[in-house]
Amino acid sequence: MNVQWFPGHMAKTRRMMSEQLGLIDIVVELLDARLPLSSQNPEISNIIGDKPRLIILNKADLADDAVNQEWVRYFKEKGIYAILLDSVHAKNLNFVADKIRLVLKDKLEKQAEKGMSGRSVKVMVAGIPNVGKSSFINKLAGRASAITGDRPGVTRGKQWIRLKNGIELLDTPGILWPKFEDEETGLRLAYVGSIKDEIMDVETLASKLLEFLNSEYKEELCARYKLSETENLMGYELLEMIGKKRGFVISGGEIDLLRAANIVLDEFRSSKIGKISLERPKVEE
Ligand SMILES: Nc1nc2c(ncn2[C@@H]2O[C@H](COP(=O)(O)OP(=O)(O)OP(=O)(O)O)[C@@H](O)[C@H]2O)c(=O)[nH]1
Ligand SMILES: [Mg+2]
Repeated sequence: MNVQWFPGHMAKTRRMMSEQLGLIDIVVELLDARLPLSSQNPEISNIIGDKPRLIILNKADLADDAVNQEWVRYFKEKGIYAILLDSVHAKNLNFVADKIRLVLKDKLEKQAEKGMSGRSVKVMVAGIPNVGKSSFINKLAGRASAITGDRPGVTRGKQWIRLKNGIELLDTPGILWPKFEDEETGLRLAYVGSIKDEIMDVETLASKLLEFLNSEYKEELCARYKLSETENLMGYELLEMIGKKRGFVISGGEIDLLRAANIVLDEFRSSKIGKISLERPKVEE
């Protein structure tokens, strides 16, 4: 299954981001903590060049806690400071503003020397669709300024949001890139809902996800759907078993696989199956 999603509004956003860059002091790049590599859009690095950057591993509450720590270590070893975050339930995000000012310390000090300390810090918030950019901005602002939604492609234009502490945030529409490196990248992005379900065969998608879960998170999968003896089962077989368990039957006694697929994706995305990470840092040999 080869997934691709690069509609016109993403190409347009790419241009908008380049145009705005001159105004920007720092880029906050949101990655999905469940798939930090696959959710890092290689084009965002190209667009922002050598602008200072802060990485947020968002939706950390949905990911495997132990793997979250491995990712923080992974980025640290590369000299990159990455923050684990839950943008929906976090109580206090003041430390993010502090970190932004710390990264920009030299620049801000130079501005102060020139008597320009009143100037606001301008932050571009960037990332793939549905990663939580608008939620993150609302949490920082302490109010619902940006529209959010549990599907990709909610934010459609640029929007500046001014905070009380002298920071201005630019919300941007989520963007993907025209060609994913491999099939796995597209699948992982689709599992977490960063690619529109409408363009995909959700039964195949859910089956692939079930194969992954059966191999890496078997206990959680079996507990959620009361399954046993799942060793070596194909994704479609797992999907059918789940449909049967849930009583999703259509006329003629057939299992409603589409309904089962939508339930599996839904329950995975809302962490009802468990806190699950789709990627771990590769161990360097
Ligand atoms: N559990 C959890 N859910 C989150 C988190 N951040 C955002 N969400 C949810 O993820 C969904 C997408 O959030 P948005 O803020 O609209 O995402 P976005 O990146 O602005 O998406 P686009 O505008 O489509 O690019 C919403 O249902 C949010 O409630 C988080 O840290 N943890
Ligand atoms: Mg948004």
